[in-house]
Amino acid sequence: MNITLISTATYPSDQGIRTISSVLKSQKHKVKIIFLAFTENYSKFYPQQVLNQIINLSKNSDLIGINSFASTAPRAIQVINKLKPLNIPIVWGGIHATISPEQCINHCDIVCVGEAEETIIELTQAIQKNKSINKIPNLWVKQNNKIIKNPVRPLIDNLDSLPPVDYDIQDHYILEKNKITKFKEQHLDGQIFFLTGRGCPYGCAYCSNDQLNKLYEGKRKQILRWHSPDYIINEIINLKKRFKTLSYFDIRDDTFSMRPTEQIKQFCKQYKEKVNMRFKCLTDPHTVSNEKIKALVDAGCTDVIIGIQGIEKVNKEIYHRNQTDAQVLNAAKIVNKYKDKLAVMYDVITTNPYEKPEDIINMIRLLQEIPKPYFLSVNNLVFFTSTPLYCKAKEDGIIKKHEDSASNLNYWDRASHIRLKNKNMYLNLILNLMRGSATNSRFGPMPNKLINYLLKPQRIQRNLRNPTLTKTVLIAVGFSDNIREKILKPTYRALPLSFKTWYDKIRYRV
Ligand code: B12
Repeated sequence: MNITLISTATYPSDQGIRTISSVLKSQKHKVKIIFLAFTENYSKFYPQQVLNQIINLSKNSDLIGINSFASTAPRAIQVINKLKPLNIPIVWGGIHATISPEQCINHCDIVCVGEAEETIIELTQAIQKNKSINKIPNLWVKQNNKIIKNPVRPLIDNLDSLPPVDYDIQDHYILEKNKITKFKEQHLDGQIFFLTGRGCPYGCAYCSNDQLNKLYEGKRKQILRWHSPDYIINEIINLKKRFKTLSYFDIRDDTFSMRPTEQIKQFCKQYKEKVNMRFKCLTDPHTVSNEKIKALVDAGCTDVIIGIQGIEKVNKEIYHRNQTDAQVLNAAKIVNKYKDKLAVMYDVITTNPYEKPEDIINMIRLLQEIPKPYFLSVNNLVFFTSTPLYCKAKEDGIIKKHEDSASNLNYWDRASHIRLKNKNMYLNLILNLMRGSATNSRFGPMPNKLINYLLKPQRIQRNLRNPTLTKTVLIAVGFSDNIREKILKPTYRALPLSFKTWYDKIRYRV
């Protein structure tokens, strides 16, 4: 069959759609992928000429597949509506379809919930043999205004049984400067996002993983699964051979350090011997250990991101994240030992309307305690549909209409997030302004002394009571965000890869 897969994700390293493509190719289907990535803005719609190009590329297909995040769902709908007159079966899959099939089925007659490797094969077989698709596990099907909801099949047991992710770029297209062009190596921008496992056992209240855990409850004891170190190293070696301009791998497992120590050591040993290229990964305070970090740094890990998210009380009571402040400080102490070789970024969540002023103050105090240097990433809370936190906020009247969930806002648009939540604006602004490099004397653009000055109890009280000054500063913040996103970022993107590689090496270092 001729199959067109369309990714509306923000970056073209979308591993989900690439895996689906590989599985289809292993059954001898002809597959093309169109990456409709708008890196600068994920809530943007596609212009008419792009939609026409999508039609041209898809019109001879026997099946079209599309995926989206929650935030890119509106533009997935835009594409689906444009493609409907072709009368080709369209299936909508990916994380948003998995979490919110009720929404997706209103716009697309076939929705795939959960892992799709086996489902997509069954779907192609049914279409080829002109058989009914109504009983295929994982599929929701709309027929004559009736919705058939099939349960999900069990999760894939052995991830190593999957073919390597599809990086045959001759079959791929990408949206660039409002035009779809043939995919070239340069579009990877020197990096590949790579997952070495699937699933997360934590189930934090703001995260889609909680939904996945519930979806697969009883289907498998452990939702967390890993590829073997041998499998990953082989894939990474092949990608490195294929793409000469790669400068690093970005391992994006939710928590890479959750792997047992022995596996990390095995992976690191092989990575150092056979790959020998810098890489990045994500960790969390719970699973960081000196042994693991030592092995990672020795193998060439130059950057880790550690998710703090909230202070102990907020993590436990609001995010259902079992993490203590002592664990944060302990992990920070460990990674700081490697500060000459390892750049550390901490993730925190702000503009949570359930936080009390003292929670935000305690968050800032905790950040001040963490040994420097580090880079602070301040992320504004988005209530993703169906997550426990979303349901709670809906029940509590915090989310009255869809826009209140903040999922329409770009995540860099700090001023809009702070304004939308309209709670503890003064303190959330201070925390947002702390984003950036943290040294002994400053946090982002703010000197440490200034933070202490701004956190004087009377000043806090005054500004929380009367947010006029905060609102004025937010206008300036919004303005500078716009300059960064509309002028600085596109300029940066146009710079040669060699500069970006150099800059990337130094930017999180202080
Ligand atoms: C890598 C990653 C990124 C990368 C690259 C993403 C990209 N390609 O654009 C980066 C770092 C850029 C990124 C950014 C963001 N991300 Co992100 N990211 C991930 C991550 C860690 C892995 C995704 C992945 O590859 N999974 C592995 C593959 C195999 O799984 P999968 O994609 O679900 O695919 C399977 C099925 O869904 C299905 N499927 C997938 N595609 C298709 C297509 C068809 C046709 C079919 C039938 C089936 C199907 O089959 C696949 C195989 O079984 C996930 C978390 C996770 N562990 O999944 C978060 C995740 C996708 N990210 C998320 C978010 C929110 C973001 C941001 C929007 C952050 C924010 N707060 O705003 C930003 C966007 C920033 C920007 N500048 O625009 C959320 C999405 C939640 C939601 N409901 O939409 C996730 C799920 C994290 C979470 N746990 O909540 N992300």
